[in-house]
Amino acid sequence: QAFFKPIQNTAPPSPTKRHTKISVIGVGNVGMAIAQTILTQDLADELSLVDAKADKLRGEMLDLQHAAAFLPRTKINASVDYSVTAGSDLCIVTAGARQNPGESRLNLLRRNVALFSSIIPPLAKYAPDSILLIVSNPVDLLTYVAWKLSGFPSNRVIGSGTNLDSSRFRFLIADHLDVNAQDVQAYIVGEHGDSSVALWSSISVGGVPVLSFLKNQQIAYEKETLENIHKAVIGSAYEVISLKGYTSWAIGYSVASLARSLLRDQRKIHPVSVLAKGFYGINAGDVFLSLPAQLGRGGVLGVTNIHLTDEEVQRLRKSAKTILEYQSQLGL
Ligand code: 6V0
Repeated sequence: QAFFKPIQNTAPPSPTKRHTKISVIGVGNVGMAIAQTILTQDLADELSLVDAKADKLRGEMLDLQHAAAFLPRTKINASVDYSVTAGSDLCIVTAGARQNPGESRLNLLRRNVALFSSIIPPLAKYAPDSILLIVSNPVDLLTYVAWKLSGFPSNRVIGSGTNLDSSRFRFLIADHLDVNAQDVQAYIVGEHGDSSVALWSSISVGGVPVLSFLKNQQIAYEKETLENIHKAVIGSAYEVISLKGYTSWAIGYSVASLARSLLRDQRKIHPVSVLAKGFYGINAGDVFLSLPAQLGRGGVLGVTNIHLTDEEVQRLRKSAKTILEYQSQLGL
């Protein structure tokens, strides 16, 4: 017995209304922050969660479902079986092994590659038309691994990359200049990590190019201050992890902003990890690293042609080299 008596002869649902489904793989601190931001921002009709730990997974699913009275309606389900991801539009991968004390970065990477070989092929099978958005670290290398294992075209395999680093950068610049971070256009590109590249030459606030403004006002070029801001960005994750054990809220908002741009076809520009071969003179190999990319329903629509100084180009190529050195040891 249905609760509502159905109305007879109503028109069928409009074929243009799409059902949007997002899957989140890994329900740790990061996966759950992403899931809850997706729910509060009403980005999906259906949210599927997958994790290897069945009890934790069911607990997290129930906890989110119990918020239904306060949230836009979203069907939430969870399973250790990847069939729950069937037909997803977007699969966000946050599952990852944690670094053991004294473990090398390469060893951690090898363990995560093994983990990805049990995650990516089932996603590619059940959600063959989805966009893969990789968050697990080292994100640039694992995005490459996901691209290889999925067989997807590169426009549908994206790493969250320096989207978060760039928002930390914008926050620190905004704080320094006492303006709103949303008015600060500033990008960090390259590796999500120690070799990331701050694009100082293209920073603008409210349309005013910052470096030439400082020069015109004959304000001493604050190179040291600027470099300290970039250093603070690089140190941000380490600092938060040393204080609270993990990072979650900012990566949650950062990934939700990517989900919105992709699924709502916003065509916004985000610095994210994309197949960089052929851009800015990066020709050495198939390397994923962050460049300012335009995102829409088709995934990566293009890469913005920002003017980089020679020094910025050199740093970007060095960042590509660093990633490729690790990649060459994976044998993929
Ligand atoms: P966490 O809290 O340990 O969560 C990891 C989750 O993955 C756990 O729930 C595990 O059970 C699950 N998991 C492990 N193996 C599998 C598997 N084979 N299949 C399914 N699930 C599995 O880690 P946390 O959530 O804090 O971080 C997750 C990842 O995100 C790590 O690799 C971080 O380094 C990375 N981050 C990436 C950022 C970025 O900007 N790209 C930012 C923050 C964290």
